[in-house]
Amino acid sequence: MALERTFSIIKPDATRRNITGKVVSMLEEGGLRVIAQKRIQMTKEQAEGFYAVHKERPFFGDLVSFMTSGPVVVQVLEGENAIARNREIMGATNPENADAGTIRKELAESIEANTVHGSDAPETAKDEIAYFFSEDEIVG
Ligand code: RTP
Ligand code: MG
Repeated sequence: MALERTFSIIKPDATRRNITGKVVSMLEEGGLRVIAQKRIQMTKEQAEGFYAVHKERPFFGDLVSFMTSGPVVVQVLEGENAIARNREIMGATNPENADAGTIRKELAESIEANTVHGSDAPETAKDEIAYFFSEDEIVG
């Protein structure tokens, strides 16, 4: 099985609570390796572009406000089946529906402030990585 890359965001609810290290530990314990990472303050334009697929959804405005409400940590993760593996480690979007031991079950505050983002498919992973990182910032 070849190594795969996925894109991850540790969201503002986690930076606010100073628990980004706890999130990284759960990702690492789940078998993923952080091969690029930086802390940024997303602009409104960046968040709108990143979530453009959701722009017709009723929660779009709130989501953009939340994602720009404080710093985030953007990451590239590497591992076997990294895209699916990361989504298993994250758990369901709504923490109420997430399995025990997942990041969202253990740490998320709500369906919106749900601590992490992870790419959902190879094409989106590629696009999302390129949205935030240049190839020379990624050290696999
Ligand atoms: P993500 O994209 O962040 O990894 O999460 P996901 O695939 O599990 O969820 P998605 O459907 O792509 O939604 C993106 C993010 O929007 C927020 N959301 N709010 N208020 C709501 O009903 C609602 N639904 C989704 C969450 O922050 C979700 O992660
Ligand atoms: Mg999604």
